[in-house]
Amino acid sequence: MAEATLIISSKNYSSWSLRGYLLAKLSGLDFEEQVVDPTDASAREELLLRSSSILVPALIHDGFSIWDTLAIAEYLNELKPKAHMFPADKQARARCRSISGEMHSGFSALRSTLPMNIRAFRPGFVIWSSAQTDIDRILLIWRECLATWKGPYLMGDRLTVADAMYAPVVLRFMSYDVKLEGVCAAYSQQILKWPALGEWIAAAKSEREEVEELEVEF
Ligand SMILES: N[C@@H](CCC(=O)N[C@@H](CS)C(=O)NCC(=O)O)C(=O)O
Repeated sequence: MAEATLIISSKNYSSWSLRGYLLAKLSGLDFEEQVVDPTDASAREELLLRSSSILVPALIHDGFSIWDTLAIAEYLNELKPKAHMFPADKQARARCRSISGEMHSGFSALRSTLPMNIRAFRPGFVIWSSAQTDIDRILLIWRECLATWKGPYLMGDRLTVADAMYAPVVLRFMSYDVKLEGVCAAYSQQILKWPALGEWIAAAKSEREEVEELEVEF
């Protein structure tokens, strides 16, 4: 039996589930996945028993529930300190928390108009100005981090919580044909080489469920 259970939903659509999964992989924790469908009433009831926010991801460890992605990241970091999920340097660690927090609480236009849909590809997708503002801000964060900590990851030469937080954005940029250049293009390519992300993408492509609203071409 695995050491922990990670409750997630659709691999194709749920960006927060993906973040939780990447964080759990980054920590090296031995975990099993439990996939729930939050739109299914009985699944929601069961989810409520394990994650009182009724949101995924949720981590169950030692019979104890931890929900909300940043709380899961902090818990995993305490549980597995040798995984160095946050940078060792104080300033880098603070910046990692700042940009992870910014992703956690912001970018609502990007989230609503470019929802994660790994199977989709929308060439020439028209980006609304509010979403473009979010994209510009994200690219500025990436450029500043890559210049300061010299890449190839946001906080330097190791994957950290920040990369897990921004990985779904890399996938959104691919799906919605957001053109990237220079260091941002190189960073995206680097993130796509992350084996855990590759496994997730393969699983998302083989999922059958479709959310009709998110499959509309517009
Ligand atoms: N702030 C939460 C956000 C989690 C979240 O919004 N999860 C979505 C899936 S991507 C969810 O569970 N939705 C279920 C529902 O809306 O019923 C976190 O950081 O974990």
